[in-house]
Amino acid sequence: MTKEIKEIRDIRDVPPVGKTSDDLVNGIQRHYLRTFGQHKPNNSVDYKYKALACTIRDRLMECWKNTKEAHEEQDKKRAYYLSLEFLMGRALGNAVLNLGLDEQTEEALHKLGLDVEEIIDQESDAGLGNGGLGRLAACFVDSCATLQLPVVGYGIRYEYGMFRQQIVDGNQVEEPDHWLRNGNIWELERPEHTQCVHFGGRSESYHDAKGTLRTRWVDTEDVLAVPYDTPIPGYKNGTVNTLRLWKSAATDEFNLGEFNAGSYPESVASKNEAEHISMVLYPNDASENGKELRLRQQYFLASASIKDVLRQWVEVHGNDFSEFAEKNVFQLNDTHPTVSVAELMRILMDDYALEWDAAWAITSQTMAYTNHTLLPEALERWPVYLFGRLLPRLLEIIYEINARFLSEVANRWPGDVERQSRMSIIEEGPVQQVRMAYLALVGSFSVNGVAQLHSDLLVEGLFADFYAMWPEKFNNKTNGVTQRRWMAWCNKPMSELITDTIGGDWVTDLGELRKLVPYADDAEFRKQWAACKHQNKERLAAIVEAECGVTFNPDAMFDIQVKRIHEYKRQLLNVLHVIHLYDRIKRGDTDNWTPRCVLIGGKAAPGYYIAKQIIKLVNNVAEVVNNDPEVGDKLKVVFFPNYRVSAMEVIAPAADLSEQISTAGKEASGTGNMKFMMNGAMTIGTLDGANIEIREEVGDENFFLFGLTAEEVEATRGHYNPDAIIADDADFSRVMELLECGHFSQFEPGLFSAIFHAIRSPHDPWLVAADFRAYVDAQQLAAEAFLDQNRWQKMSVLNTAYSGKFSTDRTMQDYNRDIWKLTPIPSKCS
Ligand code: B1N
Repeated sequence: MTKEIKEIRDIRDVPPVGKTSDDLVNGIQRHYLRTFGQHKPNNSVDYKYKALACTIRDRLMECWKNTKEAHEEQDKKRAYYLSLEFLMGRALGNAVLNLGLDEQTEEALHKLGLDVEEIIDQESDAGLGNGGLGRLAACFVDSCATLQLPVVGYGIRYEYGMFRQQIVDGNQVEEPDHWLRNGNIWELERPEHTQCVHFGGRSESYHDAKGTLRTRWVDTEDVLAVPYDTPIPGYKNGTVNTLRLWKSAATDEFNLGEFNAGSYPESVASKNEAEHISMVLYPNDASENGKELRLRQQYFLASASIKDVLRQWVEVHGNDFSEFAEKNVFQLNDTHPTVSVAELMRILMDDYALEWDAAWAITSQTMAYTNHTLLPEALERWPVYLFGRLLPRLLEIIYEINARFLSEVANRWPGDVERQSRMSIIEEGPVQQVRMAYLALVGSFSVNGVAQLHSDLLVEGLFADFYAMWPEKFNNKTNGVTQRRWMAWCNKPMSELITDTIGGDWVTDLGELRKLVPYADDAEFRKQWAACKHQNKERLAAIVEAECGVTFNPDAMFDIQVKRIHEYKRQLLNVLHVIHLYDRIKRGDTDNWTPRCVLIGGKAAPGYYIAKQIIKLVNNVAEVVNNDPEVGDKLKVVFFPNYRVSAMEVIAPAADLSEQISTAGKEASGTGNMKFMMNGAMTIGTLDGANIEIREEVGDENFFLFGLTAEEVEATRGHYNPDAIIADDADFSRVMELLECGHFSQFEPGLFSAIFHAIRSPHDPWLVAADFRAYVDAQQLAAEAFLDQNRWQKMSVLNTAYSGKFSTDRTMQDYNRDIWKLTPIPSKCS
């Protein structure tokens, strides 16, 4: 290659992209014509969105490259966030905000006569997650980029994300979410970093060149992992981190047998099996399903990601791993990627010839595990026979880890065989199982829960034996959300008011919001605050009207519960309260009434029967309530279809009352609770998960608390008599009567029998009836508070003002201080 050509390729020769609105106009026009071959101005919105997205992406590229180079050059410690889910939502608005281009972009679109909202709405959500756990991963990578921490997110590039939820006759109907159909501007394929992942085969011993006896995994079926990178821009700081998602692809050798037998089309068709791995996200939130494909997905992510990290290590350090643990840390997002523990052992021993002890020292100093749930049905266990068939070499390593671990237990508690069998990674029984949480506990130097109560309950209960052995491993890291997306981007009216009042530092330092406290007593400020909320409520009302055909009056109280549908989250309790309000209206008990608009939204796992029944019940109650002329504007109810990240961006800013009503001890943290608080909603909630910390921050007088404590919940088991509770409470009795007489299922008697039987069961684990009275009373206090708008707006301001703790910037600083110990890497890019 001649010198001239080399210099042409030097990026210094490429003219920089400008950041004025005219630069953006040029960019949009150029991409519209040259990238997408469009010229007619009235062509589809999609190309307009794409032209803008490419224009914004151009402004990320150099900083992205610079960030990667800075990470490589500095050879500082890096963290890898391994997660089966990244619920990113839309990228465009976030990139515009973080690049500081919001005004210019609006101006540019205005100059081109384009509608901002329409273009924003064109982007499909990257729905590669179920709920809180996946969204948390997305908030984490945002905060890491803003804090300039060298963190790479590793996940799977599912072809189909979380299903789209349609409501047909009040029932949930799932539709495939082919989110990539119109292309994805934000990803770059990096085929040069493709990895090969093994499955099946068998493990064999052999003597290496030096005559040492070693093990290798042979006769495997291989699958390629092709990385797709997405840029993660920090907030106005020149840092652009990377989210690397793996897509599965068949190797060329795939089904060589058939190929050689002359059936070329058949052999190409059978590439399917490999390509299925990254085809679809499992839509289960907090319950395992034990499907082989899911284990394949887990190992696929673990193996590809670890190989990718080791490739980069070996490029710089050769086969010297002595400093590997000082320079690398893997954070395991729940047990889903936990097979990583065994995979890192395997590669270090089988591919790089390390001895067991050396490999174990590295592995157990490199892995850190976050637990997200105490629900027993969510604890992952894999049948040993399945594990052994799919990953024989890994099972062998897990057995060895377990044997060495159990001998440690035996040394520490001689003769306590009971304890050994309790703590064994392999669960005995008719079908032997691998307990993934125990593998994570044994293989990690750090184990954390996601809110203080949750972390306390972990060490007192589920992980008590392990806590007795290694108390120093356990710590709490209370969750958060990113205020860039969940305030600055989604709530423009309030953000502007806040910035005008206390300055803009809160966008990167949420504790600054405390400066709003004195303004809670300022009548003029409260008026402006209320006006912002009103504007947000109008925006949501318009969507509710369009999607549900129900009119929400923005002056009414917006009472909202959005989250996955699960019995422990107790959407049922919410519905019982709605029925109670309806009953009061019908009886004329409406003095000093607070008009309410109740919105419930969320997806049910497709196989979760009761959860789907709850959706149907909400819809049937809504149908009756909304069409009863006696009810009128006093009460409106909707089930909001297809709840997702981009819907929450409209819902959270419009909420007055945030429903966080899980059975105490069951919701590990919750993060929707934080988004609502930040946007000035009051919480009605139990002492569960992060609710406890929210109440601590905002003060008892600004939180509607009700219900049993986690301890009381446990104490109630075995002494629970819902029939008696219902009979003793006239309001509750009437509510149950309306439910049971078929008032909400006129044409299908008995439709909801599973639901009312669950409520009346002395074995109801979620204790719906136990908390009914306390909940209704707390709701009454909330309704009264709302009537006094001065008081309500004050409480609303204080909720925002005291939400500073719940930024993922704080969460990430905590992880970094206690677990990762990374040095921020400043950017050379502006
Ligand atoms: O993780 C969130 C918490 O805020 C929520 O309280 C918690 O319920 C949620 C298996 C899960 N826990 N477990 C899951 C998701 C998918 C899956 O296949 C379990 N999600 C949570 C963030 O910490």
